[in-house]
Amino acid sequence: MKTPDRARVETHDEAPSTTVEELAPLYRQMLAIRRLEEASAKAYSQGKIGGFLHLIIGQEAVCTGAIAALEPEDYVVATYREHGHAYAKGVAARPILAELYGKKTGLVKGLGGSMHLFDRATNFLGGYGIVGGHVPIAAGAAFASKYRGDGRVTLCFFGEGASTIGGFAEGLSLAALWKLPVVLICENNQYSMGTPLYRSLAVEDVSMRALAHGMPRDRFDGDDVIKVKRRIAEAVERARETGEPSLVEVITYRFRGHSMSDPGLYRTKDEVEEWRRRDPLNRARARLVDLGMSEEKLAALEEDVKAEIEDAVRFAEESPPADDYLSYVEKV
Ligand SMILES: Cc1ncc(C[n+]2csc(CCOP(=O)(O)OP(=O)(O)O)c2C)c(N)n1
Repeated sequence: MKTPDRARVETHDEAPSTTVEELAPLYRQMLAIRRLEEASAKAYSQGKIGGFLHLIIGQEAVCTGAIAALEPEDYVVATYREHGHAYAKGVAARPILAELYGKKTGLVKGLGGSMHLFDRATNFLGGYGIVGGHVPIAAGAAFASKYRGDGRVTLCFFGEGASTIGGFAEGLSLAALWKLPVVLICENNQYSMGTPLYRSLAVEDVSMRALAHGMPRDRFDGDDVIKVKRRIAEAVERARETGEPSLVEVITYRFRGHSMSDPGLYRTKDEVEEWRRRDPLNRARARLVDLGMSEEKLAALEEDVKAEIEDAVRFAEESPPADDYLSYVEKV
């Protein structure tokens, strides 16, 4: 059987039209994610957060735009770089930060930490540390939706490095074969830890992996939050209407190292600077000004975000430490 290429793939197309009503809440969300990540970085350098800490600074438009295309009951499955995804899914800053601090008031009672956020109330299904290992989990969640006929769609986020992993191939294969309502979103930030993608992928276009499965695919730049929302919405609608999965590659960039212990010396200053000029937050803000949002309104929004994150920091700092794991297990 000939496998058709069902590709959208318009990397540099025009930003779609929008309104202040649509864009302002998304700008607010991206800004809150950035401030939350900055607060986490600060606490980590002060020794208040232990373990690993992977930040999403620079990539905020991807999770914000993609999750904005969902209904509240839909599922999200993500990697260890997932604080922003949890926030965009509706988890408050307080329990996210308290979890990072290892506090009892954390999202998973301080026992999981940065890589293991999980929230049943918002259908945020994790937070996974094994690269690519969560792709079959997302396929499983989508299988459950199909089996129950609940009409939900699952979004699964991963990096381009995960596309070299067995779990990715298995998840993709079953999603295509069983027509599972899942949208597989590759956040291609161009580095797997310190390895640039040209050193780990024979074919740098990750979306082409869809071809082997006759799966619809798309590929585009991820610095415009509205564009991300529109393009992911197409895949979400297809999944909801027909049960068909899609593989969508969003090209993006992390401004900082892989984790807090990585100074990112494998990238040139010029390269980082060039991507910083495409900062999705600046872009959204400038667009809001163009659309007529006043500087006073923008300043009020930014002040509101500042207060929200300062409150979350206070909450995390003042909360009691987590129970140790064994005493927690004894209680349940
Ligand atoms: C199976 C497995 N192998 C190796 C690692 C170590 N590791 C953690 S993150 C990472 C890089 C993954 O890069 P990518 O998938 O592109 O995502 P990004 O971190 O860039 O968001 C590696 C190799 C791991 N956690 N799991």
